[in-house]
Amino acid sequence: MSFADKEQPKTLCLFDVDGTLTPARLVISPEMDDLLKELRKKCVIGFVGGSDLAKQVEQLGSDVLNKFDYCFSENGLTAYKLGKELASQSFISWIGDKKYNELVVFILKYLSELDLPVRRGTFIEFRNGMINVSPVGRNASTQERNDYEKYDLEHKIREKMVAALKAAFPDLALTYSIGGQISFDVFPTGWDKTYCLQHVESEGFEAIHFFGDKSYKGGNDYEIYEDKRTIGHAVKSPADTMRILKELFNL
Ligand code: M1P
Repeated sequence: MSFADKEQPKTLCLFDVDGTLTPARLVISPEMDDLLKELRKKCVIGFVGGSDLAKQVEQLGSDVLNKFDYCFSENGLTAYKLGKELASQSFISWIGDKKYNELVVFILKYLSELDLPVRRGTFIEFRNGMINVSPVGRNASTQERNDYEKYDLEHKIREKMVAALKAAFPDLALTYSIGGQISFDVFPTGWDKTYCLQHVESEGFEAIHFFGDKSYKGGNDYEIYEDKRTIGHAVKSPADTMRILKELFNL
């Protein structure tokens, strides 16, 4: 599997998906699709997104595995090079069932003792690369979400729970991320977007450009944008991505 047919085979362009290649949660435009086709003749291209492949197929097209040289779903836990799957990784195989059980028992006990006005269902969502913990439950309606968010802000429910988890499991290299309204994510430290870079290490790229719209501290593009192995481009929108690509690669 080689990239010898490209004009710049030692240059890789990696893209975040939402807000960078597509408007948030929407599909790629024909203009962006065409530009990426042209870019792919010049250099190696890939995307790295936090969602799973099914979501990226919806946004980038059913032929996504053929349109990009590298496809990195869930930050690279699921990875493809030229349409062929590379080694994958999961949260459960990383942590093991013994520790996972301890963690879940602690979480369920802790949640059961919280003083909350409303509880719904799905308090722990088991995902491939992480678990998502929600004191109110992921089945909360939009109104219940908004109410919980306010309650959480006032009572610091999630903040205190994360502190308790850190104290209870100091030996586990886990990152706890309060990103949304009603929950927090728990995943192995380092399983942010930089995770995908290990898949391209042996390729000896001389330049790895990364484009992302959440490159500020706290955003999910921050780590890879700041990483020494990449040349980071903070973009404002897909149109901004296109503008920078045209300038950089004379497209
Ligand atoms: O993208 C931020 C977060 O969005 C959701 O959070 P919540 O349901 O709490 O609003 C979840 O998908 C979460 O995993 C994600 O980090």
